[in-house]
Amino acid sequence: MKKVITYGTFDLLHVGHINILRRAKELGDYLIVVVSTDEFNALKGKKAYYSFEDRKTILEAIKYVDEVLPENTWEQKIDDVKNNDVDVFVMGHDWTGKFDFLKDYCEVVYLPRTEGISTTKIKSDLGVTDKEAK
Ligand code: C2G
Repeated sequence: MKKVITYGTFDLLHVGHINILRRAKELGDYLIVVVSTDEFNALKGKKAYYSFEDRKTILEAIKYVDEVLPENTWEQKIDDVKNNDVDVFVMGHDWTGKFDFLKDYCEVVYLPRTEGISTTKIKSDLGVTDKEAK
């Protein structure tokens, strides 16, 4: 069984997220999504609208997703790849090169992002600032 892994916040789920999840799944038979906890998002300087639990529940409902794990640190990727027998690591090309150290453990694939959509764009189009999005 060819196992694929990808990471992200996946807040305010949109078609850009769905596209990368579908394409990641197409690279193997089993897709693990490692979703950022609220605490890790704070480290990324991000504040998700949906809680970790809600983002996890939403991801688990997607047909391309087989398993959802928590992302707590930047440093957990090598252990995640080894402990889950992962064959392919996938991220959007905004991360190109940033995770090449994983090439010692698995295939590393950067996929083109979906243009014109992002969680940040959704919030700004709605005229919502972070303090309002409580
Ligand atoms: N993405 C995409 N197209 C978009 C928006 C996002 O392909 N229009 C991809 C991103 O490239 C990423 C995934 O969807 O691979 C999740 O995006 P985010 O939730 O913004 O995740 P990010 O903040 O990039 O967190 O350790 C890695 C980090 O957790 C990645």
